[in-house]
Amino acid sequence: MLKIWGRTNSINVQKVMWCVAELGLPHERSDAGGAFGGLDTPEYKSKNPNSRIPTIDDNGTIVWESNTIVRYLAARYGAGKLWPVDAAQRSEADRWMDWQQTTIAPDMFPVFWGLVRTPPEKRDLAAIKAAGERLAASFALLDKHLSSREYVAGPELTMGDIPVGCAYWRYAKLDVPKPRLAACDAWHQRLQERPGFRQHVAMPLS
Ligand SMILES: N[C@@H](CCC(=O)N[C@@H](CS)C(=O)NCC(=O)O)C(=O)O
Repeated sequence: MLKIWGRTNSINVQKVMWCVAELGLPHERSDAGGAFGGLDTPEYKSKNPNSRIPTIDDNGTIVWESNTIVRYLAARYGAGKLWPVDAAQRSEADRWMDWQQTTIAPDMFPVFWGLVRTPPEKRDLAAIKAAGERLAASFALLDKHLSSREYVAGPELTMGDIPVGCAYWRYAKLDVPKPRLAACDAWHQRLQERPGFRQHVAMPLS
């Protein structure tokens, strides 16, 4: 049985849970991280030496790093569906996954933590504004890409939609100035029709 460690309000856990739902995999999830703690125990560190969530154990195959977990599950259980078999199409899914980690996540961090997990009197408004402006410019690039396709790697949902889809849910809910992102919003509506997205991603920010 696939085991997953991580609390449900972590974006990185949400990616994995949505992926698992898309693939219809039987699994057990254990709360870990945040108020649940448990990441510094020798037992958890033996699985994930970074003391971070998510981590999975798939019948003895232990994987950490959320996007790597999504790639692993998609390749193992969703080849030809979530995991494009064609290398060129797969590179398109891969690049938007890497883009979420390297371009979006560093700017999402100050905005999300600043507005959702920091009391108003302690917020660094200048840092939130600067990161918000960079996010607007970045998501405009995704909007241009999505203006000519239904999903990030073509006409069907792939693993490439999962990290950016989770990030866009948060971005859409954050109170920062945004450009008009009609293609992103239409894509996001399509994602919200998926039961796995609704169950694991579409929740209030906390
Ligand atoms: N790059 C890692 C980041 C993992 C990470 O930083 N996870 C956060 C939650 S989103 C964490 O473990 N925080 C400590 C905690 O929840 O106690 C990944 O994508 O899996």
